[in-house]
Amino acid sequence: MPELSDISDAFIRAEIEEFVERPEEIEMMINLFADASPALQEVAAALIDGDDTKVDEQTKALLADGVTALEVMDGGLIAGMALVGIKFRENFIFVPEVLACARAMKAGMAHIDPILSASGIEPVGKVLMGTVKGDLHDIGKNLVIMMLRGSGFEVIDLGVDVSPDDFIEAIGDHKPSVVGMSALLTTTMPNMGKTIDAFIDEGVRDKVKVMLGGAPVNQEFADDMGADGYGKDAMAAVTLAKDLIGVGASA
Ligand code: B12
Repeated sequence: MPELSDISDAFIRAEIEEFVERPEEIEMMINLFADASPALQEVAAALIDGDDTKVDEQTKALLADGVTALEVMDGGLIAGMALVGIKFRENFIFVPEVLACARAMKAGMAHIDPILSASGIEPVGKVLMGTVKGDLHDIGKNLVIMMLRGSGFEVIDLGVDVSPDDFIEAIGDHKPSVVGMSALLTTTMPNMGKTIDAFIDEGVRDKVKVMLGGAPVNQEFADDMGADGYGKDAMAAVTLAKDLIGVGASA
């Protein structure tokens, strides 16, 4: 089992020691970072530090060196944001600091997007994506969109704070096969169910498959809300969307 000393980046080691208190989270963080190369750890460290210029430069350099977009995303950006999430939850940092980290995340994603989104193949299906009403978190949704596009889906991004009416209007306008909803707050999760109920009321529920995701969402919740599926991450979102429209490996 990896140990804290297996993490080469001194800043990340110090951050884990100072800010992560729960034993299971210490173990998770060590596993996450001990697996990443020193260069990926540097990207994570710059993100945790909220330094968008550094994340921009380092992501560009890593991709130029042949590190894959997925490795930079998982081992650098998402790993860094996981530590930010713990610091935020424990009140070691507050919204302005998290916004700086989100900006840094976006600076890195800007280089990853064209790579992951470039599938160059005929669209396999159309997906409508949005973060539900009341919720402004869009980093995870945007990663899902990149991966879907890279896997050949055409994706219409409705953005954040999307009301049931906006989803319904877009279903009429774009005729997607799948609607994906994201929520990061326990207070906005129920809006996923409300949106699905509005689809039923407006007679569009049977025209689309609905998939849900976001950190607090799970399979059981998705089932309770009447969705067709739940995906835990951007990779799972792609497999799920393919399964839902019958083009997946398990279709
Ligand atoms: C960044 C962040 C912010 C940024 C958001 C910037 C942005 N542009 O998104 C800012 C600073 C604006 C923010 C604000 C707030 N936040 Co905030 N935020 C976070 C943080 C630290 C990281 C979220 C993130 O980007 N994660 C990284 C991405 C990659 O992961 P992800 O979103 O889970 O997405 C992955 C999967 O879930 C999945 N997925 C996501 N969507 C979908 C959709 C589908 C269809 C599928 C299949 C899969 C899927 O795939 C993604 C990629 O793998 C989290 C902590 C955390 N651990 O989640 C808190 C967190 C979500 N925030 C929280 C809170 C409380 C708030 C505020 C209320 C704070 C405040 N006092 O104002 C506000 C709410 C604003 C609003 N109305 O939405 C709480 C929520 C607690 C709760 N129980 O609800 C959290 C959990 C922090 C905590 N306290 O522990 N936040």
